[in-house]
Amino acid sequence: MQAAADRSPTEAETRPEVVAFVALGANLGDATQTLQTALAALAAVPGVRVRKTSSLYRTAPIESSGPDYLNAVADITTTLTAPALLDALQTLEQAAGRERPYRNAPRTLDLDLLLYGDSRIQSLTLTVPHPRMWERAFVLVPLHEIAPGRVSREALDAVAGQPIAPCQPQRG
Ligand code: A4P
Ligand code: MG
Repeated sequence: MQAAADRSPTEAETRPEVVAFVALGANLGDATQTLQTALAALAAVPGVRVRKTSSLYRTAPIESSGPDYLNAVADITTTLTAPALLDALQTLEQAAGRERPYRNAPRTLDLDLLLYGDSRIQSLTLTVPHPRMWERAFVLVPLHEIAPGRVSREALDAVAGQPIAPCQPQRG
């Protein structure tokens, strides 16, 4: 591989870093392992730096079915554009065997882009901020854990009826 000093920087390397938040969810297979693998894979994406990750939370399916979900949120910085970041997230979903038989089907891995700097994006393939994030405890509780300034007390109160519990770290 060429040393960084010997070549021109790629476009991703020259763009300014943007703070973004990514939601992770899984309710099929070994969800704990899948989320840990996904976080490591996200950190390995060129142009992405994972700064902080929330606890894993066990959550009841909302407008979905199947077993309980595990959910988490990651705070990243990235030099990727938002569409390029979405592409990278979808590649990681595919690597985890994601299938989409119907809307809100149980899934091995879902990676959603919640926030990308202060950007407001509305395209055919990408809406940021994520349009349903403010309705969901499985997003707001982990986001509040790692970025309390981003989620108000009122926003948390609005989803307080949705079952969610932090997972205990495994002992032994
Ligand atoms: N898309 C548009 N904007 C975005 C964005 N900000 N981030 C498009 C990610 N994708 C975005 O997504 C469908 C299309 O949305 C993508 O092709 C992309 O171009 P998908 O991942 O194929 O389908 P999905 O996951 O069913 O849709 P989405 O929008 O992620 O679903 P929701 O509304 O987030 O709900 N209950 C619990 N307890 N925990 C969960 O994690 N997740 C869902 C999914 C429902 N219930 C849940 C959970
Ligand atoms: Mg999704």
